Amino acid sequence: MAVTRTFSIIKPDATRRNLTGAVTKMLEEAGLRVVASKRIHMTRDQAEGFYAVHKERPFYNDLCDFMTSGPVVVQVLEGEDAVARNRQVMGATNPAQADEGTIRKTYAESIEANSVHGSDSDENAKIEIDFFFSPDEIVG
Ligand code: IDP
Ligand code: MG
Repeated sequence: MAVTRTFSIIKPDATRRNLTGAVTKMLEEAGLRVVASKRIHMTRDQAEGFYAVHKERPFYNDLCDFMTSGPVVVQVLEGEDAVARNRQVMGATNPAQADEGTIRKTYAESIEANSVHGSDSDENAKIEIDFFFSPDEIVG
């Protein structure tokens, strides 16, 4: 299996509860390495651009409100089959459906405030990494 990269966000519900370290520990224990990380307060433009794929969904506006409601930690994660590995440790979008031991089952508050984002394909991982990081910020 090839070593690849994925993009992660620790969302405002998690930073508000001081869970940055706890979430990162679960990512690391899942075999992912944090090769870039920064704490930012997303602008409305950034949130709308990042989630543009969901523009027609009923939750889009609320989601952009939520993602700009407090600080987030954006990260680049590296590991074997990083996208799938991260999706596995994240758990299902709706924490009520997430498996035991996943980040969302352990920490998420709701289907919206679900503690973490993770890319859903290698192609989107590259787009999302480029959205928030310049190459010199990523140190593998
Ligand atoms: P994912 O984060 O598991 O990939 P997506 O379908 O890509 O899930 O949705 C992006 C984000 O939008 C979710 O993580 C969650 O924060 C929010 N979201 C998704 N579905 C709903 C919903 O039905 N109601 C409210 N928020 C939602
Ligand atoms: Mg998604």
